[in-house]
Amino acid sequence: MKMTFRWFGQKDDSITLNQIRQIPAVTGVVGALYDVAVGEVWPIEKIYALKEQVNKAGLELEVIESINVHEDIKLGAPTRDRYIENYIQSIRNVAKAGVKVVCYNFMPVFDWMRNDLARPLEDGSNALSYEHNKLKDLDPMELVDSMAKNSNGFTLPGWEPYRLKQLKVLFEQYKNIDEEKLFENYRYFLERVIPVCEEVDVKMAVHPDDPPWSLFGLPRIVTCKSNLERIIKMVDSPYNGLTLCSGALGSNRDNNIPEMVRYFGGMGRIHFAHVRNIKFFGEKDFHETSHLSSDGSLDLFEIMKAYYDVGFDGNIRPDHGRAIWGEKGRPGYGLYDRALGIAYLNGLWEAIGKMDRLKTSTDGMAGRNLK
Ligand SMILES: [Mn+2]
Repeated sequence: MKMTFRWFGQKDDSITLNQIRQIPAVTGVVGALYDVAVGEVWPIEKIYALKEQVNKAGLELEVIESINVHEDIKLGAPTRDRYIENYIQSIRNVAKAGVKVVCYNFMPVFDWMRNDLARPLEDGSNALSYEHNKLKDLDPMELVDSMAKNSNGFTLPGWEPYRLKQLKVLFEQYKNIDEEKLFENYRYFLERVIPVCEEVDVKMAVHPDDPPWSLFGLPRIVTCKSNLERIIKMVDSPYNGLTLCSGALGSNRDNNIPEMVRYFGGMGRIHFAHVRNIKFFGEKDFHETSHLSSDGSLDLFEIMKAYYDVGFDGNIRPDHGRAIWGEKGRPGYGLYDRALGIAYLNGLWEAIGKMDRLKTSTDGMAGRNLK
């Protein structure tokens, strides 16, 4: 596996590339252009400039997270073809800079959703948290305001003000879009984009909806094993794959993450792994935690073992961390807890690999003794 770390660029991240370079095993940065409006073409010069900056720090830029999909594509609006053409051009441009994987999502209107960006935890740290009953009755505009107020001055990915300006109009437009219609519009997008990905060798990796259920009456479809399977089969190409995010999918108790890793990883359809933990405190309520298995509700050993067993050699990154040691970073994306998460994932990976080789060699010895 190739260990990576998400970085929001010199202007909009509290963390430097040199700091990232010093986290053990990290060889790459997961980056994006944050100053290009959704739906517009990513200019090749800007991509090259980002790549050069990252490479100069001794790191690779193989994964983009995200090239956002314009709402008109998800809505199936008459203008979608123009935005799909632009999307295709962006893919061609990132391919020229050596990018291999594009992570994206297909969530209507909102990206990931939490109602508390700094829930205090027992150890004095804080983390992002989601309480279903508090959120479901909220006016979506209130949520947008509270996200902006509590983000330590950072623009949160997926919550960029320009995307949310037209919230009321968007809600109106989505009134006629149910899950089936959204699947149809998704297929239309993939049928046009995937052939180009095959041509330029860039793998598409859809990130699951977070949380993986419908909210505010908006449809959500990237949610569970059967829907993920339907999505990758809609255009059945190795270039149509997944970002398997343990935290996003894991917030639905019915999703068995190690089993999903084995299933989709075994098919070679996991192109990017997000690994993190969450802790349930209600049926649909959870807060984020350190990556450690015993701190949360997911078994990170079982998840990493599943990746090992399917021979995963793709890009992986820790996901959201807590705010610890007084760090005032972007919520979920501070340096310290994500770096600790990486150290832990490295430890699991080394132990799983060495135990496996030890087992293979003792099995071999036993076999020889029998002769
Ligand atoms: Mn994720």
